[in-house]
Amino acid sequence: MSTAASTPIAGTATNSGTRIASYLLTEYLERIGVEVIFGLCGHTVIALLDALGKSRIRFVSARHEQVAAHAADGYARASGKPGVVLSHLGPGLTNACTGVANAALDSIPMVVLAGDVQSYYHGRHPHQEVNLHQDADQFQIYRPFCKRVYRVNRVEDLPRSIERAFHLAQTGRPGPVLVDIPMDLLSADLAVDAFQQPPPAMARPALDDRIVERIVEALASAERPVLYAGGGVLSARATAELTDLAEALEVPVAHTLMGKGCLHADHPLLLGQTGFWGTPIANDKCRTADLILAIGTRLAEANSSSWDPRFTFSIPPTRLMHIDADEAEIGRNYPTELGAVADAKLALAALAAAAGGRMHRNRGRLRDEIARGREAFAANWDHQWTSDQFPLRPERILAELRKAVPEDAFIVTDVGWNKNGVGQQFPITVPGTFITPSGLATMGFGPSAVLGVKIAHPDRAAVALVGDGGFSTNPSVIATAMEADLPVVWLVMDNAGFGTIAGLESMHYGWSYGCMFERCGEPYRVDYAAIARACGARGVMIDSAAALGPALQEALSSDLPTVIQVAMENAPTPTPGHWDINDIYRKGD
Ligand SMILES: Cc1ncc(C[n+]2csc(CCOP(=O)(O)OP(=O)(O)O)c2C)c(N)n1
Repeated sequence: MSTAASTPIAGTATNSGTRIASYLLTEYLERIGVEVIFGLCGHTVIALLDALGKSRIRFVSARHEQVAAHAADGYARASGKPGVVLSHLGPGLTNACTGVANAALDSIPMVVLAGDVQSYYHGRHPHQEVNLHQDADQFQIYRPFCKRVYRVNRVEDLPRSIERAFHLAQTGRPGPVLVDIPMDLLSADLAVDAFQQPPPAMARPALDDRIVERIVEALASAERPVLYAGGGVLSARATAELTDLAEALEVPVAHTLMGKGCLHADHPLLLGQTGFWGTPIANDKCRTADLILAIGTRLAEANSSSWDPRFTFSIPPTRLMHIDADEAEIGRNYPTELGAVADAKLALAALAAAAGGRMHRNRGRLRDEIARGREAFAANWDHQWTSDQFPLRPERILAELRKAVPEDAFIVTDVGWNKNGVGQQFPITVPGTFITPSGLATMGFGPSAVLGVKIAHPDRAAVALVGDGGFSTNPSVIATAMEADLPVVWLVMDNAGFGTIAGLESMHYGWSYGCMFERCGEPYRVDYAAIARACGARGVMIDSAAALGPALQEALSSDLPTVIQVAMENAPTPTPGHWDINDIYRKGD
C-alpha cells in the first residue's frame, strides 16, 4: 500500500496540537492507500462517515452488512489490496459476520472497523451492547474467524491498533482483522502526529537454495509427478512461475477450486480440478502420482474426495511435498515428506529457474493422455452447449456466457450449480478472473462480491453467475449497484429452489422436502428481473435459449446494472470424485 501524503481534511482543528481522531484516522487510511470502504451506517460510526465524506476515500453504502463484507472481499480478491469494512455495533457487526468469516476461510486480507458503545458506560449495559457474558464483549464474536481482534480502550491506542490490523491482515496467511472502536473515541482529540507509522514493508519468505534443489531434483526424477495448485498460487499472482516450472520439467498441473486459472485453460499440461466436482483425469493422475508438489492449498475435503484414497489422493504411497504460507496446513491431512513455509511466487520462481534446462524423466505420451482424458470427460456434456431446451440446460448457460464475455471478464460465482459447473467445465484463460467462495462456501457471496470486483476493475466486465436461491438472499445488491453506479451483470440460474441440496435430498430420500420454492404446494417463482426494473436497473427475463446470448451482450454494453433471469433445469454437475456425506444418509420408513 502506498504511503503518499494526504492533505488535512478541512475544519478539523481542535485544541492546538490535537485533532479529532476520526479525521486523523481517515487521513491515515488515505496515506496507506485505502481507496474504498464498504459498510453501513449507525450512530456509532457517523463521526467516521463525516470524515470519510470529506476525504478521497470512496464509501459504498450497502443495505445489509453481509453485502458490504462480501463486496469488500470481492474487491480484495480482484485488487490484491485489503478489503475494508465499516460496521455499526451489535446487529451491524453480527450481520457482517458471514461475509467476514467467508473472507477468513479463503485467506482474503480484510480490515473491519466497527463502532462500539461509549467507553465510559462500561458495565451499565448501554443501548445495543452485546454483554450477556461480559461487558463490551461484541469483539469476541469475531474471534473464531479473525486473525486478531483489537478492542481500542484509549484513543491513544487507535493508531497502533489500525496499523497492526493492516499489517496482520496482509502478511503471512492473509485474513480479516477487527478493530472495535468505542464511538466516543472516534470523536476524541488525538495528537496530530499520532498516526505516524505505516504498516511495515515486509520481505516475503523464500525457499532455501538446498530445498529448491531437492524439490526440483525430486520432480525431475519422479516417474509420475503432479503439481497441485491452490488459491495461494492465484493470490500470490504466481501463475506464470507455475507454468514455467510445469513446462521445464513436463509436469502436469491439477488444481483446487480456488486454484482454477493457475494454468491457461488450453494448456496441454492442465489436468483440471480435483475432488468430488473435479475431473476424472485430474483425480486419476493425482491418485496414481509417485510425487505431488502442492502449493498454496489446504488439501481440503471437497478437493480431496473426503481424503478417501480410492478417489483423489493416495498418500502414501504417493510422496507429498507441500509449500504454503501457513505451517498449520502442512502435514495436517497427509503425511508429508517435505514441508516449506514460503511465498508461492518466490518459491515457484526459484523452482522454475532451477528447473530451466534440467534433464527430466521421459513423460511418454503424457500430453496426449491428458487431451484424451479431458475430451472424454467433456463428451458427457459438451453436446448440451447447443441445447435449445427450455428451461435451459446449465451447460448452455455456461456456453453462452463464455461466448459473450471478453477473456479478461470476471466470473464471480455463488454456491450451487454455478460454482460446481464453472469449477469443472468453464475455461478460464486469464488468471484471477474466477472468483468463488470455497472455504465457507457461502450462499449469498456472489451477488455482493461482484460489486467489489467491479470497483477494483471498472473497465472490465464483471458477471455474477448465481442460483435463484443465492440471489434471493439479498436482492438489495441491485439498489447498492445503482447507488454506486456499478454496471455489473447478475445471471440468475432459476430452478425455483435450492437446487443442489434439492437434488441431494431427492437422490437419497426420493423427495426434496424443504428445498424447493413453493406456495400452497405449487412451484413459486419470483420475478427478479422485475425487482431489478423496480430499482431502476435493467431486468431481463429470458424466454428461450436463443435469447440468452443477445441479452448478455446488451447487458455487458449497458451503463446500468442488469439482472438476467433464466429458467434452468435442475440438472446435477457430474461428480467424478467422492464426498463421504453420501454414505451417511439413511432413509427411514
Ligand atoms: C448461507 C448458506 N446456507 C446454506 C448453504 C447450503 N447450500 C449449499 S448449495 C445450496 C443451494 C443453492 O441454491 P441456488 O443458489 O438456487 O443454486 P442451485 O443449487 O439451485 O444451483 C445451499 C442451500 C450454504 N452453502 N450457505
